[in-house]
Amino acid sequence: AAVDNAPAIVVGSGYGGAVAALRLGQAGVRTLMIEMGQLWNTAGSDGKVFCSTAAPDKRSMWFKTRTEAPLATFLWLDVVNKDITAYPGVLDRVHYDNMSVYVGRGVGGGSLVNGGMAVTPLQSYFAEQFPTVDTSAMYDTYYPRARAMLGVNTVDPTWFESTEWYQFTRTSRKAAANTGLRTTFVPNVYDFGYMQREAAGTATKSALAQEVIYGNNYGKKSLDKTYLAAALGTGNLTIHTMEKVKAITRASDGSYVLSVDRIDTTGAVVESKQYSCTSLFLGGGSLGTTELLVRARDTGALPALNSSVGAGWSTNGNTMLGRANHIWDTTGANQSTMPVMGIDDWANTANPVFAEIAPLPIGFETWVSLYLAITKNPQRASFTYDSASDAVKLGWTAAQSAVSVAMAKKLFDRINAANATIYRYDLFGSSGKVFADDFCYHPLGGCVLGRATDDYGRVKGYSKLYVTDGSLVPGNIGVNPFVTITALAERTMERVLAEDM
Ligand code: FAE
Repeated sequence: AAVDNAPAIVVGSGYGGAVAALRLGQAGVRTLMIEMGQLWNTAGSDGKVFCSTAAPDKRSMWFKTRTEAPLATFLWLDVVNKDITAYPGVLDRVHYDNMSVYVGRGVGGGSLVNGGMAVTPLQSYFAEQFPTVDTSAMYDTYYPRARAMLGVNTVDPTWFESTEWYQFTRTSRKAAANTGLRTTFVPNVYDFGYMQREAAGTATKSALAQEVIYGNNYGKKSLDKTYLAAALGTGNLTIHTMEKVKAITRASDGSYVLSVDRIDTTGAVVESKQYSCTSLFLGGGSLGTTELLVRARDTGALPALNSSVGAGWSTNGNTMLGRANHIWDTTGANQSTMPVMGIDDWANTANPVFAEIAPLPIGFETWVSLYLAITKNPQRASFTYDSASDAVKLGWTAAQSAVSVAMAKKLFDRINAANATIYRYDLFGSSGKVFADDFCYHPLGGCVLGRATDDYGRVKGYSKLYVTDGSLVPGNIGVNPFVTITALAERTMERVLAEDM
């Protein structure tokens, strides 16, 4: 097959990939980006690009025949999930033993499906997790740069206090206050000015129309509207979609050779091709990048990759749960899909937890307070290559999830005791499960900064090979991760462009 050459290739179009593409393009480097998902810019027969969580169709999920929403049931009924046609939809749920991981698929990666919460971690915790990184440079330069480019903004507190759309948040805040717990507003990349116009009836509803995990048609500043639009504007970036990188090798002249399958909307491989490049930037996310490098090392394609490749992975301590409120503590039939507040008990060194107050936007009163808890779970797992099945496996155990659950339970037992409330037993399957311990939204690690790579994401053992995504973060960052991933990528690209290109 013919080999296409590019000075630089970026694999994946999420946060790490998008930052790399913009900064390469601005430096005048002709760059090819390879993304396995679709470019989400074409409306379907309903006039919308994305479907809502209320009426999922084939656009919702990546080659599934039934949706796999995080809430499996409501009142124990399987009313949440729907049969769909297999199609390259925008949200994937990747199943490993004991853990499944939600990821975005498409130009923009996770930014297309996430809750938009744009949180900067405590500087002291960042320093704990990244002991070799100059924290003042991160907090003075790279975090502000990332937030500005991502379009981070905050909800107007006056509107927040009065709108029906955040009644669910105020009810959860009251329960936290009754427990003596601190709550804090969290910034977001959803345009709150747009959201207020939605509420006023002067703009088409998106966050206020149950759109989030299967994409937002309006209002959200996903990467295709920020970093990637700017990157395309340099004139130096080409994006190939529906192309999946299968394997990476190195030619004798030091260039990298990528084997790529192009698929159609049925998933059939319509072309297998090779690309070569001088500099290779991996932005496939914690799963995508780590799988590529573990496979490359263990099949002998890139044998000098070290033993830290594949290691240091965790879920950011994610645990989801629901509480049942008293009948007088309503959460509202109308709920915005964009969370704006968290319960911050991270300073409690005996049991650090940061819990997002999550919406349950299903259009009727449920009395449910839903949370995504981020716990300081110290457990880590590794990816390994299984030659028999030619698959990369994750060694996460149920006991490791139980550590996150125990931490979340400690906090929410306090909240229930202080409010005389109980958990909801009907949300995560027929078995009456209270804590969702088998999925996560925040996969982190696998190619940890300073271990699998140097302190700037340069992969150890090879030159001109870089990691720019969430696989650099050592399993936990204490808050929602994309601002940190973006800021680290900004730091890497500044250094690499100054020294290596
Ligand atoms: P990511 O955004 O996953 O991008 C990787 C891209 O590479 C994807 O587009 C893949 O399709 C593509 N790719 C992977 N492998 C290949 C391959 N072999 N060939 C070609 N393409 C490939 O990576 N984080 C927050 O900070 N705040 C939130 O509110 C939040 N909510 C979330 C809600 C949901 C439902 C989910 C799923 C995640 C959420 N996250 C949130 C997590 C956040 O989206 C995630 O940390 C980042 O997207 C990770 O960025 P990366 O650049 O590492």
